Amino acid sequence: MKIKRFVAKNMTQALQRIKIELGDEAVILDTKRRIKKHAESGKEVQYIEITAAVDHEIEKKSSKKAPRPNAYVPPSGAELAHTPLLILHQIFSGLGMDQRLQRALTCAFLNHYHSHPYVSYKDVWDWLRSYCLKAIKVQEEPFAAKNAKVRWAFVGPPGSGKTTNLAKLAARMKFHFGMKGLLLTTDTYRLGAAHQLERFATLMDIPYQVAVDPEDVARQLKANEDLDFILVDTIGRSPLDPAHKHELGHLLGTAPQLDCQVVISATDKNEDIAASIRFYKKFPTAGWIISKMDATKSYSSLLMPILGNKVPISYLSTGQRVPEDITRPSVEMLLSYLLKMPARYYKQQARTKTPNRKVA
Ligand SMILES: Nc1nc2c(ncn2[C@@H]2O[C@H](COP(=O)(O)OP(=O)(O)O)[C@@H](O)[C@H]2O)c(=O)[nH]1
Ligand SMILES: [Mg+2]
Repeated sequence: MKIKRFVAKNMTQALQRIKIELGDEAVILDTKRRIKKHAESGKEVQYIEITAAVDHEIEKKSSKKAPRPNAYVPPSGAELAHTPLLILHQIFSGLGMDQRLQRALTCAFLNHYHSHPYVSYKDVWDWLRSYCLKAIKVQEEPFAAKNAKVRWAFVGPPGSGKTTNLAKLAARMKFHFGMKGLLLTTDTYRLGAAHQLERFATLMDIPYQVAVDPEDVARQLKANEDLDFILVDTIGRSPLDPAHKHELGHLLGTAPQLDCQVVISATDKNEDIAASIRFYKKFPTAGWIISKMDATKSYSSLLMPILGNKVPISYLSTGQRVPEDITRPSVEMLLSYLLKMPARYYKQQARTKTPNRKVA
């Protein structure tokens, strides 16, 4: 055991000196505040006197293998009991998960691992990866099936990308799958919106109609029963708008052939996406399109819908170009978006041999 007395102007300075001279394993035995007279001015000056000690065995071990910056340093003593929760919290918070999802995943992890005596960062990452692979749902495209009839209404908040993605998918069905279809708009509220879809329809040479109300939509669906696809563009409404529930309910009640493709934007805030999910989950859905994947580098707002609510993702929209910028997701692709930042960290952790720790 090596014992040493340190004198410094303040606590911070004293602790820094102790750390440099005795290392991280040092323990403080005694702290005193003292006053002395300045040699020249004769004024009273306060200072700190600390007695610290370090065990030579520990000191030797730690000096042999100084921890690399950023490398995981195993906690000691009382901290040990809390590490699994700490590791989970660090990883989940690092991913940007909200509290609710963190709680759900922590329970799921501890349920799975309760019989394992030890847990490491790598264990948590491995578990999270396999959990995500099971939780992520990708909606199959119905086009491949013979005589598949597609009747979709594009719904979602204003500006989320309904019209643009409707046009991209119409092009995909017509040019890739050779399907015959019709584009309908109910968005007569804004003149520009109707013109936007008409322009796409003209460019792609797909018939286009305006439907003035849900009854008109139902009539058009009935009159065009033989077509492979009918895509209905709707007016953008906030899920928080109470009139929207009635309006959409009326449309889907009058035209029950329709299923919703819900378009949400990856750039929306967590709370806005959560509101959309709460709202649109009540209606029959054919899938969820996530737009503006190209317009952000942070996908934490998608964690709750994809892992928490397990909404089936049908397409990812990756830009403004029609028809190019739309892609079919795979589970692995979504996983890499969700765990993007920590994926590098994950590899780093896998390389760093972390000691096992006991589950609380
Ligand atoms: N960067 C980017 N912009 C998009 C994407 N999808 C749509 N947009 C743009 O978002 C704006 C609103 O799209 P629009 O389809 O009119 O939205 P709507 O109001 O829901 O019909 C337009 O300027 C689109 O070009 C996307 O995936 N990425
Ligand atoms: Mg629109």
